[in-house]
Amino acid sequence: MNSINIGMIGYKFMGKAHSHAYRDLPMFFPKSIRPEMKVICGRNPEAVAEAASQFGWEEHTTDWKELLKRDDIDLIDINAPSDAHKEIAMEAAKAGKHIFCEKPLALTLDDSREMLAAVEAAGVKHMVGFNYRFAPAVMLAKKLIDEGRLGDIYHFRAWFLQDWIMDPDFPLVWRLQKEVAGSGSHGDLGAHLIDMAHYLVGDMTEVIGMSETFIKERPIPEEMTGLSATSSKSSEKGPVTVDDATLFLARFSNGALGSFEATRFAAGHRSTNSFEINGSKGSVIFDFERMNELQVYFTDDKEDVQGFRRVLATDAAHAYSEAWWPAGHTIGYEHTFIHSFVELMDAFREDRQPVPNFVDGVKCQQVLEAVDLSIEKRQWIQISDL
Ligand code: SOE
Repeated sequence: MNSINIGMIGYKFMGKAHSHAYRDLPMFFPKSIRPEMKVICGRNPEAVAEAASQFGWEEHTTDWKELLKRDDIDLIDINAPSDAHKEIAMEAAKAGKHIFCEKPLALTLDDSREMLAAVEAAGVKHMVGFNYRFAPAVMLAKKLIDEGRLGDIYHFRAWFLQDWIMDPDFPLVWRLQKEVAGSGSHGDLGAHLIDMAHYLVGDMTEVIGMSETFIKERPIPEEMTGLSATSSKSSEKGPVTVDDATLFLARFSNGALGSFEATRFAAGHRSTNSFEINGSKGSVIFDFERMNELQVYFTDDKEDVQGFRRVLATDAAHAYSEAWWPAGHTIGYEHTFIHSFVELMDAFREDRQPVPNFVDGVKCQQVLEAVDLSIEKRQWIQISDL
């Protein structure tokens, strides 16, 4: 197998990120199976036609059901708004298509479990878009933990801070509507932190959270828009039905303690996605806005030079780095998607499931929902109860 034919549903922010990744992958990873950009699909005919020509897709369509019927499509990439994930994934699995789906996998835990059952029954490959795992500096943190170089893990603390909806006149876009997005900062940003915790530290046993919607009503936009919307003085307002911020505490099965903060109301923070891990032998700190770096601290460093130091994860010793530039020549956000798809293509070659897949998507959804339940009941919730 030398190539995989892709049919992609969605053409906005993630559609662009995915298209770019499919397009660049063969140039930098020539030994990888080649993703062929066959068909892009979206609701608005003019916009999807424009996206097809701008991003480099062979064809475009507005009919995703027709797309699933095509024998020449191997994999369906779902990056439409979250409320569309389940129906498309269930149908795609039934049609025997492999699936890449953006996070959060579904609107509810039950839905995500149905999606997992469907892909398992169909025997197709499935992957979920937790792209931040694929920053080489994050993979270095994972390596240090797996090799025991941080010792026993005591703390995982993570925060994903944005500020793009602080203006009360920012419109009621789909990301602020529960029936479309599932949740607000929790499922959008918190989902990434939860997956990162699962990847680096392991499973959680119990959680307790709190959340707030600071701006309860917003102007209704004329058309369905996303992050790029601008403030609107429209007099008609509607209720914001998702959280603006969600915080929670967790216990991990290995004994570590976790704290998580996801908010869209952190003034000055455009997209601060960070974690710090403290173990018995050292610590690491990652900040996505400086994504090529990992701060490391080791307790057995000589006393006179103890302190955090910055490791630039661009050397040959670091994941994916040989494919890119000479050491010290940094990479960016878009590369996390390219690396995700390299993993997906490797899974085809090695005939295994890619990681993270729908199992990880369900695990993330389980924590999201446990936190919601803990907020509703104002008490700790055992993850295994869900
Ligand atoms: C918007 O809040 C967003 O783009 C998320 O949807 C992404 O998953 C995250 O990577 C950055 O912020």
